[in-house]
Amino acid sequence: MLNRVDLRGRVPSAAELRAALPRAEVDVDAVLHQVRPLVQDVRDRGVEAVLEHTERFDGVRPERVRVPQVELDAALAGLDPEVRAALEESIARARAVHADQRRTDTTTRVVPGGTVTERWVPVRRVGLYAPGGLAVYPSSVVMNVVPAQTAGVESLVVCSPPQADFGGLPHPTVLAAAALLGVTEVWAVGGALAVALLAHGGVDTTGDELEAVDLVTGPGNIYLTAAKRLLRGLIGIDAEAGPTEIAVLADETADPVHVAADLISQAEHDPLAAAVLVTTSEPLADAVDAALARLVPETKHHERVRTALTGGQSGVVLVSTVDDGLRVVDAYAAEHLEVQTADAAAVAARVRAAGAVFVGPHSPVSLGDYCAGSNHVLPTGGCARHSSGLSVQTFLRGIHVVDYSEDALREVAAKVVALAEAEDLPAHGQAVTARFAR
Ligand code: HSO
Ligand code: ZN
Repeated sequence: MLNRVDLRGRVPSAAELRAALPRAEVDVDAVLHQVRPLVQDVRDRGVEAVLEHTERFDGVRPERVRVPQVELDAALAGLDPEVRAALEESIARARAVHADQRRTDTTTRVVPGGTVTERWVPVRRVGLYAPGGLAVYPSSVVMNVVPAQTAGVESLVVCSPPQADFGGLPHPTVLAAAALLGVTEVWAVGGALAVALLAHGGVDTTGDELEAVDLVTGPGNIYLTAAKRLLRGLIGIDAEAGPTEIAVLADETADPVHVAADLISQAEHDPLAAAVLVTTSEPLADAVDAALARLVPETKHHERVRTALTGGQSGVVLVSTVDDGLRVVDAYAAEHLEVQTADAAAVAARVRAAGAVFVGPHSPVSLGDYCAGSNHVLPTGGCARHSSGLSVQTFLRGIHVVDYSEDALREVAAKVVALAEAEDLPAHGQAVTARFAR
């Protein structure tokens, strides 16, 4: 079922590898011209524009965009107890992990009388997005809200698309997750419109105001990503998210049925999702293929799973050694990487690029999606080469606070002057020497 790329006996460069590996082509720039007028319309006409376009795209026109507190309470009251217990566990584990990411201010005494402090300050107000689309994502509410709250963000708003089936409210499980987390501000707005409203602010039909935010995080479709790209600068954004990806680095010790199940699990998100197996074992590749052939037809969303697995973005890469496999997965820089090899922890420790790494036979990606404690909002499309997933750090800014005494400044004055002269910026030097002129 999976396309094969045979790299055995070859040692391609990182650039060649990147070209050889399957990857979804997601051309955000190609939709900018569609998204730009939407964003401008929301900037100019606020909620009225949001409602009009929502009706046009989603066939639903909510009476109001802000979700009233009674609806949040009702969603929580109506939540299936088993789902509630699972969400509570997910939240507790995520809180435990994210609490350890808190930063403490550091003060460096550079010289006697001269200090630089790095002060960590939370972003004041953030907008967190939980997508709708082919599935509903209460788990993404958890993964956005927990790091923001842990960072100490004082004001946060969750947005999620209105659902025609639920009277123009976001999905009740999304609302219930927000309520469980203590979130009180939720707006029913989706995709690019959500990012535009968060960036520009607006006033609801009821007179409720959505105050513009400083930062927007959370995954969404290509239109949401395009809006983030257009508005970045006015607002901060997390890494742009594309379709989900799983790579599995496996040797002959891996269980082919488990590998197949894990590939299917992420293919279930989206026909554009990517599932890549990198293996030293051709028999394993054959066995995974056989398992897929048996399992895919049995899975509920088999159509989109099949489309994802047989698309150009998915495949098997055969390599000669685990070392070569590591070079392949580093070049690919998957959103999620499973290591299912002998001595998996040692192999995983050598991975240089992945959004998150899942070690050994008992750490499937779907554990991380819900209940590992790790965050599931992760860089896709190779962005793991330069970016991290959501964390407390996403919601903090480090401010350098410089505090020098007269003596400490005098001691370094000549060096400042020398560098200022070297840059032909003499006034920079004079700003220092002026303090010591009689
Ligand atoms: N695998 C997705 C997250 C998710 N899975 C949410 C299920 N629900 C992207 O990391
Ligand atoms: Zn998932």
